[in-house]
Amino acid sequence: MAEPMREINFDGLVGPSHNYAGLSLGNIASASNAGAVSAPRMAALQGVGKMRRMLALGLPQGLLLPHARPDTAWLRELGFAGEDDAVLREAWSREPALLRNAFSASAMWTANAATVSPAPDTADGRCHFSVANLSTMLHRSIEHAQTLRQLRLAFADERFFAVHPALPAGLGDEGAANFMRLSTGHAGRGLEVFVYGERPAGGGAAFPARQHRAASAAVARRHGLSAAELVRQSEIAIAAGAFHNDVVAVANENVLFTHEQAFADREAVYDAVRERVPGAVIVEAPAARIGLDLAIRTYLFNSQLVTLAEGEMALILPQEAREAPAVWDWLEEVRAAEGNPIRRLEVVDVRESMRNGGGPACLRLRVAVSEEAHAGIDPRFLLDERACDRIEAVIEREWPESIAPDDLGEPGLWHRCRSARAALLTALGFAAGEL
Ligand code: SUG
Repeated sequence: MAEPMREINFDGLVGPSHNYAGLSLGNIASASNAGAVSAPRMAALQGVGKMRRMLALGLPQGLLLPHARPDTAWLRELGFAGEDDAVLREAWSREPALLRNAFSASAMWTANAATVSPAPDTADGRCHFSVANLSTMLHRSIEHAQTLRQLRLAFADERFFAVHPALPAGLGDEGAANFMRLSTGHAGRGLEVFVYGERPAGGGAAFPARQHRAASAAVARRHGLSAAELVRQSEIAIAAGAFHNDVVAVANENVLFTHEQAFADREAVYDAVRERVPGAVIVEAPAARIGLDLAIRTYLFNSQLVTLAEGEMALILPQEAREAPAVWDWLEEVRAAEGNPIRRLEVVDVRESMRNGGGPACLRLRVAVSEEAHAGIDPRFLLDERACDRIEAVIEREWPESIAPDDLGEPGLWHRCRSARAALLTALGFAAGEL
């Protein structure tokens, strides 16, 4: 009998520097909200609200921390020198675009932090992480060093975990956002599906394909996977704004919940899943019913598909999906249909993150573990209601209420972002310099 396993979602807490700088080419929400005024405090409270909802559903919940922003260490690598304020002042006056990159709170989208292969799938029986290099987008390429530090701290117990650093930047890797695991249960050996993008033959793509095939293959090799499938994302999905596959498909245990146009060769993907995952259920949204544009606007597929204690599944959907009648009607049909375990639709408000292209599923990294491995995780990264109370109190006190584009040049905001993060780390029991 395989050991029972539970999936823990590690949500990225929205950092105090959350703003709308329009940094992600191919991410339509980010581009269309460029220049808007953000609400970091509300954004972070929305995120904690989602974490609380997961706890209320009886699911274990983890947390990853905001990175240090604005990232003066990175700006120093780019030749700015002196005290922190001098570095930031110079960057703002000479290269404001670089300062905007150094300011991004994009580490909140932890689905992009790493690819995670749970123990039953790997050759050495440990849970393997590969930190994503996120090298296609400048602002995200800054994240991997801090992500590695956090994951090595949270999952330091080498009896259960192996944390690999990012791949070389030439191989674009976007982590678990381009990855799905299908299995007959979390404890069974999974089929790990890696979804890569490719430039269309003849070129001419408006948007980059951020996940490279060779990166996916390298991660599968490193993790020692016995069952991996590399599949190509459809060009039309990327062109419509699905910059990550998790914007058009999500899997949980034996269920694949997907848009009809998510994959380049949909039949081949479905055949592989049916062949290799006994009892697989594929729930597909027909394009005639839900167009790609609507799916991407509402982030219907960027929901979290989770298994509840009684074995039924719930979709944790963004408010935007609830507000589109065509989407909601179809979801009600899915819920009522025979033969699939999706029985609950839970709606969460993560609007501030959504406006930068990050839905409920972008905000979390899934880690399936045995009870023993669960006990091996640094408890400061695991949440209960009391920890949520503490975090909320810090957010209320320390997070800026709003950030307008020109605020990025204000020393007051630089100091505030730094002290807010420091207050959070202290409240959670991290020593200065530990992260
Ligand atoms: O990488 N947005 C993120 C959203 C990531 C969503 N993640 C998943 N689909 N898993 C991105 O495009 C916007 C930042 C800005 O424009 O300031 C941004 O980085």
